Amino acid sequence: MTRTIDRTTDHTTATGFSTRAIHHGYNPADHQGALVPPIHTSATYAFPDVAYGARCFAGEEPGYFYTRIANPTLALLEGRLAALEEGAGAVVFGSGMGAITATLWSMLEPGDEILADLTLYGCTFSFLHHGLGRFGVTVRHVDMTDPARVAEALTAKTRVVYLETPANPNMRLVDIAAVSALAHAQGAKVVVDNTYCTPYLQQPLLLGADVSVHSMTKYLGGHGDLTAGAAVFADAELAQRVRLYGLKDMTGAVMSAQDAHLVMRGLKTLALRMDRHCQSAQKVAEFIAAHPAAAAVHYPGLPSFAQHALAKQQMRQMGGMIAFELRGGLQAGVRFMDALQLVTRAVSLGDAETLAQHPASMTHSTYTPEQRAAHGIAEGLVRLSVGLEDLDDLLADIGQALDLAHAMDLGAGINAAISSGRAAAAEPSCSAPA
Ligand code: 3LM
Repeated sequence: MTRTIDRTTDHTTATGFSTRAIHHGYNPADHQGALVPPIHTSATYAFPDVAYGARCFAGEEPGYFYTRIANPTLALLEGRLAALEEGAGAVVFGSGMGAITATLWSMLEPGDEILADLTLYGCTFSFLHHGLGRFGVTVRHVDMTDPARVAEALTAKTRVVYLETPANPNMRLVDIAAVSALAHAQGAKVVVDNTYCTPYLQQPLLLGADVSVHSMTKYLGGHGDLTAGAAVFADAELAQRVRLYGLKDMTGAVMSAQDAHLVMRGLKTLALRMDRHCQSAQKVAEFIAAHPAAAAVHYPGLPSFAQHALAKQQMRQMGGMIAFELRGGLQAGVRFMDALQLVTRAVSLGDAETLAQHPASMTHSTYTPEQRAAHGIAEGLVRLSVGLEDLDDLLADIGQALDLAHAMDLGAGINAAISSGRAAAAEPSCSAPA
């Protein structure tokens, strides 16, 4: 298809994903021809007179006046993110948790109820219970893999429905369109954490959600060298409320302009990187699933994945994240992780480096063991964020670590057989001579 590119403007009419990610909102002609947008480091802005400053504070003047509220470099990134997810507006933050807390603090008040999926990133779960819950918001969880349960759980007090899909760490999916329709019928708004997918793989607002939140620390930044977050809104009025209250007054979780520059650099290669993350993750998932040490591999691209059809329906590709359990349980998982030589043992995700972490003792240690059991997070689960290294090198490292974990399993099996054999030998057998 031929597309018309308007070179006289800042490309706000571009429709291709990468074209938007690279050009949206910026025209070099407006900046002495500079190809790369300038980084505005100024914290404050000069007022030509008092009346102008007063109009800025009253919201009657669109100019910049203090970076915690708005900044030209942050605004460029916000415009790009809104364009990538087809939102009416976006607000960026100093971390993903900044985005999540500022958004939810702005949407809820005491007496309201938030209905959250069963499985959430550990710090989000902690915020719901130790943050919102302590300030008069009722927090309820329901298994959203089945929309019928959401329909049953919604009440007149439900103001927000909150979910991740795929969920961190167990990869369960939620049907965004179905849940959004149910929530809207009850007057509730839907917030989707789209960190695992990025706007390239999934566009929650187009599926009916009201807000899409991101940890940009992950794929959007893409290089493990910054912390940042974003919220993209279907409704510009809500975006403004989150900026003026959630960001400015409640959290102050402002993003630095230098980090916004790095995220915009990351966005330029997002589609390319995600294609590679997805291709490699598919191969790694298939490889682990075929290994005798594996008990269960949770990856949306595997035909054995319970929600494979839903994944194909709402995701462009199957993502770079894998969770799996080994036959030898927690011990085998630890053995596997400790044996890795190329894959790095670290939390976070979406980096060029492949990362392995153990949710129960790391990202999801904010849950009690009982809560993990109730919320579908197995103690032996291992999480991989498949990076951009050469696939053969990754498979070699993961293969040798799986072999070691499996050898331990076999060793344990032989030991068990020997001790049960000893036990059997010690017992009088009916065929033994009297
Ligand atoms: C992690 N996750 O390793 P920041 N939403 C999702 C996330 O995965 C995260 C956030 C929000 C991890 C971080 S654990 C101490 C390291 C789905 C972060 C929060 O505030 O930018 O870290 O994003 O799973």
